[in-house]
Amino acid sequence: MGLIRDVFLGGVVVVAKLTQQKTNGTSLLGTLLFPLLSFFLTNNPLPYGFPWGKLTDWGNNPYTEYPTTGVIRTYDFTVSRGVIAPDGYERPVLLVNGAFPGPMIEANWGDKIIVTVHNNITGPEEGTAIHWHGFLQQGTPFEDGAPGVSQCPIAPAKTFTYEFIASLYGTSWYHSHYSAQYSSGVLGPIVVHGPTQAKYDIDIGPVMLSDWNHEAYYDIIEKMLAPGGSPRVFSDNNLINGKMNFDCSTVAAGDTTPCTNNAGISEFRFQTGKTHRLRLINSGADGLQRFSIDGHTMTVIANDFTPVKPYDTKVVTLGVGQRTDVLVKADGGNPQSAFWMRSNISACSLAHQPFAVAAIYYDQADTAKAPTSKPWDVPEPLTCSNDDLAITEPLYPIALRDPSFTQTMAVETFVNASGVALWKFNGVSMRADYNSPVLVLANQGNFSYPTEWNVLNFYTNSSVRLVVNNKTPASHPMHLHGHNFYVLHEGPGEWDGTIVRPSNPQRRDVQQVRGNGHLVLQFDGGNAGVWPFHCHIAWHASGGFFSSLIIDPDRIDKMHIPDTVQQTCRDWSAWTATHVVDQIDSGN
Ligand SMILES: *[C@@H]1O[C@H](CO)[C@@H](O)[C@H](O)[C@H]1NC(C)=O
Ligand SMILES: *[C@@H]1O[C@H](CO)[C@@H](O)[C@H](O)[C@H]1NC(C)=O
Ligand SMILES: *[C@@H]1O[C@H](CO)[C@@H](O)[C@H](O)[C@H]1NC(C)=O
Ligand SMILES: *[C@@H]1O[C@H](CO)[C@@H](O)[C@H](O)[C@H]1NC(C)=O
Ligand SMILES: *[C@@H]1O[C@H](CO)[C@@H](O)[C@H](O)[C@H]1NC(C)=O
Ligand SMILES: [Cu+2]
Repeated sequence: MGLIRDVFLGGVVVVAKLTQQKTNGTSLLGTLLFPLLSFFLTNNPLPYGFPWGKLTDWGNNPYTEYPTTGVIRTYDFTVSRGVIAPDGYERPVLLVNGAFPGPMIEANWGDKIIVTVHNNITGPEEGTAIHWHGFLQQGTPFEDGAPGVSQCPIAPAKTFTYEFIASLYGTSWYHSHYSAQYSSGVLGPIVVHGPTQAKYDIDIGPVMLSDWNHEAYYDIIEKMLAPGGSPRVFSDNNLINGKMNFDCSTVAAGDTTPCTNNAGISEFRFQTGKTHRLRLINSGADGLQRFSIDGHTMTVIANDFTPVKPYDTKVVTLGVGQRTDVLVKADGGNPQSAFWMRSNISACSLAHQPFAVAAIYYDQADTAKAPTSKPWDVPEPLTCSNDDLAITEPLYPIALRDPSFTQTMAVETFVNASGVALWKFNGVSMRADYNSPVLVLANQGNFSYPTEWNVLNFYTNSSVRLVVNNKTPASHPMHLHGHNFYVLHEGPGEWDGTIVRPSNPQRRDVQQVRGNGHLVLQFDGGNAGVWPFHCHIAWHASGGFFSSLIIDPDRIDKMHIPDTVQQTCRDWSAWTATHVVDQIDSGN
């Protein structure tokens, strides 16, 4: 593909030895062939020059006002097994349309996204279900993609079509929510174009940061949840847009898996003097990422789906599931310059090889030469938290209201009677029943469930405060589906009642809680559905760190759920009648 070139790493000259097909299948992400994004997709009507008309990111409340463009973006996804070597170490994976990362979904604010997902997983077969991270799914909680919560898994050889409105805009991703399947490759970026007061020239598109394991997810969880097993899972490498090199000499003796040094890293092109938008996404299984670009500061303009007042930083910290949009001006040198992009897995996470790099070439740089730039020296604070809440202020202000209810939820670990190390969230280690999704039962008027489903019903509360007390030394990226929560406070030990900027707290859909610390969140009621609230570390969710929150049960009961949802349950029920489902974990 003409992408073979010398790369210096750790002082050693290495040659990119694998083709893009071998490392990433049909994906072009991470290569100079990946196209720049437009500011918006143009096959929309353009009232006042934009698909979203006069709505702005600073003057309009996106939760109450969003455009209805009437435009539909359709995608056809097939999930299949495959074998690739993203970092040179060959392994079996699960891919969307043969690509790692999977195809990018792109829409304008207010468009409808329709994705038909075919389950083509064979040898062996298994279920799947895809979650559209960060989307509010107002009126469509059955499209949220959490198996055992909002739907039954899509049975092998079956198809399910997801339909939802892009009612928020910015950067996100989709991923399988079936067990820890996404960590084996079932994920991809989503870009929803919307208004932005921040000015930039070039949209580079997604920059996916993900830790990477050489073992398949099933094998990792099988060991982790074996009697006497350890809940501590180390990743083997760290990738930028699905690519990185690996030192094959570190492979365990006796491991005969094909392994190639210098598989090749991701490459980006910058225009000298221009401002570039990078859409950072932590799509990993576990690792907290610290992202930087040698010789450049970054301006943060959005955290998750929330545009924020711009602030400058040398390092952006992203927990699993989080996104940060940054602007970077190519003013670090002359047109022949090249720089390293870096993503380091934090010392808060467990990683054998935490350092990912990619190359940024200015317009006239020789892409046959590796950058020689020096890293910023920014010592890690080791709090395992996100950027200071005092500086992450939403562009559109919303004042915190008084909560109508406060729920305290402890995070704990324990060893069960079989000697298996598990997580408890609010006193329960969650285990889903794939055959009986909570939402479908609620729609039938059944609101009493087994304790191990860990369902909390908040009825018609107007605003619910969640106080998460982390009694474990590990940090956790806490994610709530269907909402942007307000982040009131985060810190060590117990909460002292302080709220950071109650006039306009940070809003987002994932927030880190530090080890032995607290996190205080609040969300407004009104979005009827059953919404998972869980740790986004794949291994922790698998080990039971998962809950589901019911909002507005009466409206769920009256909701019309499309027959495709019932059909998916009938298909799953038929398949499980003749196949034993080896549900090794919580199910999510
Ligand atoms: C389905 O999976 C098989 C086996 O992994 C693969 O050969 C085939 O190309 C896949 N079909 C589609 C449509 O992706
Ligand atoms: C990332 O890791 C490199 C070592 O590979 C180090 O030199 C650099 O300072 C680190 N960057 C940050 C922001 O921590
Ligand atoms: C302990 O947890 C494992 C994994 O979830 C489960 O298979 C096993 O049945 C549990 N043991 C008991 C006694 O509950
Ligand atoms: C509600 O669903 C649960 C789980 O399937 C079941 O155990 C219970 O019997 C059901 N309750 C009613 C009233 O149908
Ligand atoms: C708020 O949620 C709590 C906890 O489930 C419940 O007891 C209370 O009745 C709810 N309040 C309203 C107004 O729905
Ligand atoms: Cu966790």
